[in-house]
Amino acid sequence: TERDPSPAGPPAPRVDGVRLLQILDRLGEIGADPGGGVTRLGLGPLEQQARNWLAGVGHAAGLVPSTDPAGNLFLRLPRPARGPVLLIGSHADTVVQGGRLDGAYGVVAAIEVLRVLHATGTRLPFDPVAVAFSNEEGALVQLPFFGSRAVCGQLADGLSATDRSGRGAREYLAEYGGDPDRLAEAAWPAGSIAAYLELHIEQGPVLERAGIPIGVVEGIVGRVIVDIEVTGQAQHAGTTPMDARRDALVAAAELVLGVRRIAADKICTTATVGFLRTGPNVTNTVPGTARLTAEVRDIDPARLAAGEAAVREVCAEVERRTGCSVRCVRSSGSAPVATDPVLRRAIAEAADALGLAQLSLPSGAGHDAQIVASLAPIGMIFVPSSDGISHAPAEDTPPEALVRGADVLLRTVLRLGAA
Ligand code: HGY
Ligand code: MN
Ligand code: MN
Ligand code: MN
Repeated sequence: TERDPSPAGPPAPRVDGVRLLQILDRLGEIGADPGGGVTRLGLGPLEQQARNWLAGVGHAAGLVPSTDPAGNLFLRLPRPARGPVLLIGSHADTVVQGGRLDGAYGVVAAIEVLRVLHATGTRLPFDPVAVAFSNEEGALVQLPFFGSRAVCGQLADGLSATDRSGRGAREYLAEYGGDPDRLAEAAWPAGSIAAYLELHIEQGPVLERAGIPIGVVEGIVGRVIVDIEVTGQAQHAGTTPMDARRDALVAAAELVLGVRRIAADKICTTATVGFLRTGPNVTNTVPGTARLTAEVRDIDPARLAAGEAAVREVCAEVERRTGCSVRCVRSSGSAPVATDPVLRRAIAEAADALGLAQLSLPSGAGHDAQIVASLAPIGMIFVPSSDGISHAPAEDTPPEALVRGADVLLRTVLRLGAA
């Protein structure tokens, strides 16, 4: 059923689906979590192991791997560059007990695209480069999009990022294959990237529900993460009267519900408390401290700002009402961005040429593409997520759907090259 732009010429190349799926499976073994899913945290030893393994896979296929001081991996064709770079990729890290596809799929597909371009000797007016960005999730060192920020020169404060125990990005980079003293050298100059393409699982239910194999991403939500610290008074659980308590966990519970209400009241699209830890966290002591995160997201910058302001209001209100101190500090923020219309059209035409229906949709998840947008036009392709689940061990996409997405990525690159 395939419609080819030049029916008389040789058929356009396709990805090797078996190879793609095999490499994805092998990569999923790095950081396979005994408790389920994959835990391969950014800037840690397992991300480094994945990076080294992917570099080896690329090298064995005749590609040229290199890494930068921020822990990003690049793979190039073994021939002199022609024109500016067409960057293609995603990230190699995961959340705690995440899936094996979030990020990994886009990286493995980008490498597969380069292998096909190499094997077929395809000449393009740009230099295709595959990338595995480091620490997109920020699950260990609390600065999401670490690698793509470094490439875009947005990492001036990068070394002040820490894990939850206070260990810094500097230590992690030094230990696991980066170079904290040369971090600034990871930045690419303006104009060096012609475009960035990222293939990713949707991580939500829209495509599967619609029965459509390919998503053309219209834009990516912005996100603000606020760290909240609640201080009450740790006290004896048996002797302290109920009206004489400053229970930090009770205050935190009110914060959780208050944050949820921000989205329920439609101030912004989503509002989530995903992290909560109490101290001393024992049965017979009234909790004295609680730490939690609130993250808000929206595709509209004004609504995103309103969501962040609402989090601060909830904190102030809970402080007044409970007598606990509630401190809130923005720990990271990223702006919403639109994808590039030319790239959107190229993706849609590539899907058409392969006989695949497509749907335009926004991304509720964050992606390195939204950071790279400060440096280059961006385009994103989605494939369906089974039951819409992601950031969980149950994350999945049927194999044939993964292969289709990679073929759309390859065909998009070829179309951009022919344009
Ligand atoms: O959390 C996110 O949106 C992304 O998966 N990092
Ligand atoms: Mn993710
Ligand atoms: Mn991702
Ligand atoms: Mn006692």
